[in-house]
Amino acid sequence: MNVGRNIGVGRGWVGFLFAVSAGVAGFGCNAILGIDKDYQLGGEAGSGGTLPGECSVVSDCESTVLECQTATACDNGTCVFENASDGTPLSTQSLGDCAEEVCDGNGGTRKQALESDVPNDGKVCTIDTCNGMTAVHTVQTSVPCYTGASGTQGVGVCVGGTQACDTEGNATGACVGEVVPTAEICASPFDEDCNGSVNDNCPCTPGEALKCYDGPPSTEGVGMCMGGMQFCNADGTGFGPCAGQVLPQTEECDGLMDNDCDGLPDLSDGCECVGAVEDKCYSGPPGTSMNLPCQGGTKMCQPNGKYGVCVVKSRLRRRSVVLGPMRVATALRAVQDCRAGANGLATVIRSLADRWQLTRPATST
Ligand SMILES: [Ca+2]
Ligand SMILES: [Ca+2]
Ligand SMILES: [Ca+2]
Ligand SMILES: [Ca+2]
Repeated sequence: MNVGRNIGVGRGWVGFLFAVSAGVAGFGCNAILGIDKDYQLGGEAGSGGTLPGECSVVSDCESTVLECQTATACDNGTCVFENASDGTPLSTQSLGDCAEEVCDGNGGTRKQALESDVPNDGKVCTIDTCNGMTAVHTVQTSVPCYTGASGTQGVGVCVGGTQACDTEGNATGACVGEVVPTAEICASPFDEDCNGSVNDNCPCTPGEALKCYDGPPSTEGVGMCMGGMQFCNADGTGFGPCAGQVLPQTEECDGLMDNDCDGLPDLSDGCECVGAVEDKCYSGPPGTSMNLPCQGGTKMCQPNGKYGVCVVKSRLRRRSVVLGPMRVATALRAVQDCRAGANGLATVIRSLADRWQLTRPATST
């Protein structure tokens, strides 16, 4: 800081100098001294205010540049100022002029070079610099370019390119060599949409194998049922059909498999019989099958797992010979319930024989 009496001007002095110079030079003393015209006199003439060249209190003193000069005292009617150090930056600056406005140490201001205060000419092909306090815009022959979405350059397959420049510093032509985001290709091991994830939102990786089974889960691995494999298709958009799986079928009385995969084998799952089996059969009341002419038969298992009709190997055919003209069918109708037994049958036959006037073979006496 330096303190001087010759830089700042008291309000009283302004009035005094104005009065002196007005009639001599023909222009205002403010112009001569470079003083703001906004100064207000300490008092009006004849109103008992401060006289020219005087200050009464320090508040009567006002500097030309408030930031660079501060009134510190009113010394015997003269303003005393303290000047800010040379190089003290002003609070308000012009941007992009390669310069900084600072106090000059004498209560005034000056400009000094500031390399960081680079002006921008708005052209992509120029490099903007400061040479001293002079702006320099150096034109390049080409510049980096990228037209993809912000944040995708350098991610995944996306890279920037190069664009040519004209002599005016403007970019011209296409951005050569750039790779911008495209739809993700599931069949590739790259991040085409450049979101940082490889094959995101892809159902599967081409060729990927997966166990599969389309039947009810509880039937897999039961009876004849088993799971298969499915493979991701070539473009990675999904899996193909489930190959090799065996699903539940209608139960077959085949004696081989639990076809419907419910865990129940044929004979426990609706099949009366399996294979070429034969069984005895008799549909009459219990206890009557051995009473002639009633008799049981046999039944054969059919391919559908049911027994066929009950087949009786008739023994009465031979007896019909013995009975002669009397038909066996008639006799059968007569003893439908077979409860008569062998003796009952003989009684019937005898009565029938009498009716038809048949006689027993003659016996020798
Ligand atoms: Ca991909
Ligand atoms: Ca991706
Ligand atoms: Ca079966
Ligand atoms: Ca079954």
